[in-house]
Amino acid sequence: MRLLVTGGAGFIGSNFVHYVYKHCPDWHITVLDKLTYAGDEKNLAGLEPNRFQFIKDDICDEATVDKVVADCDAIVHFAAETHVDNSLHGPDRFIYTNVVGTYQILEAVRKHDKRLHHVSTDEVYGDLEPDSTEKFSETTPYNPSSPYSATKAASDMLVRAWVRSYKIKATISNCSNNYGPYQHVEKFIPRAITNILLGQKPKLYGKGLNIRDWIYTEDHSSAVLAILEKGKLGETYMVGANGEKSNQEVLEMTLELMGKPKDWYEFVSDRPGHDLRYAIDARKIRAELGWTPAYTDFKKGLAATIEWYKNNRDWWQPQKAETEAKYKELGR
Ligand code: NAD
Ligand code: TDX
Repeated sequence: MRLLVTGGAGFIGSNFVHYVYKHCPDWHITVLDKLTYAGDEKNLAGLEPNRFQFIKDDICDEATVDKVVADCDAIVHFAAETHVDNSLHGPDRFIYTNVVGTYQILEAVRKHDKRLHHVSTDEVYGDLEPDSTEKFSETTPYNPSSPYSATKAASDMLVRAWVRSYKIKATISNCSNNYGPYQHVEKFIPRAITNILLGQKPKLYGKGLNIRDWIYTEDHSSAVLAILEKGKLGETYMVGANGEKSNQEVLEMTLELMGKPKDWYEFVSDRPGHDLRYAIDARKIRAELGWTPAYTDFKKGLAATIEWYKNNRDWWQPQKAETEAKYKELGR
């Protein structure tokens, strides 16, 4: 198997590359990544050149995408602009990478008749009422709220149309919020951990009552590999690990694990259009593909994540000041 991974130098992509490298010893992996502010080649350290190749380029570049897709057997497409706050204050890059970039991948997949797995998010479904027991499933109607989720929804729609009209061999997964090592310090959990490590109070948007459904990123990797190997072509799979928590609960647990009083945080202004609650019904992937998450103890996963940020200051410190300067401008 010659596997192409787009966005493989980012948070989830690099975790996935290490997972496949370990679990599929006879596969060759090529990463195509533009190395935006969110990508770091260091995330892929330790991979032997006989089994791994890195190409720094843009998924919107038609000639590059055509060549790398022609040279592989299958593609897992992670590359995207991913931060909701960035999308609210500068949507153009999101349109370019998430929509046009996915279009270029689809056209190359169509031309060269390759297998594609498209990685998407639960945010395409909008949000749920905080006090309901309803969850997102594969049949929930799309209802995106932010420029980020609208562009991810657009990319999913393109994949569905290419499956229906051109019969490309593709699957889609819509996963909930990931956490774990190598996540950029702009995102909630790493931002809170690194603030605390630097002696600065972490920030809670609005009233802190918004709910996210957390999954340890290695469980996302095992789900994507299961879909790539056993998924039914043309199908969508929801991925989640029953990890619903309010932002306040997550922050209090982080503070407790790091030896701080549980109210040692600041409320800041809310994100415009802030989705209230996400929750995933993952019965289909569990029943049809036999996938189960391995990391179901959130507190344990959070403690491991805190340890990683404590031990890898060199990795996150260079990004921290610039990230916080951007937040300061937004008043968050
Ligand atoms: P990330 O922001 O950490 O990494 C994105 C990667 O894509 C970076 O390495 C970046 O350099 C690369 N990239 C961006 N634009 C590119 C372009 N034009 N050409 C080539 N490479 C480019 O993102 P992440 O959190 O790892 O998310 C990966 C995927 O998973 C995304 O598609 C995202 O929508 C999806 N997803 C993320 C989450 C989450 O909680 N983070 C949850 C569900 C789904
Ligand atoms: O400092 C903060 N304080 C805070 O309360 C930050 C950065 C965030 N928040 C809140 C906003 C959200 O309710 O925490 C929650 C999580 O925020 P993010 O980490 O920005 O994630 P979210 O907006 O939920 O989106 C994430 O999950 C789905 C990823 O960034 C997306 O790429 C993915 O598709």
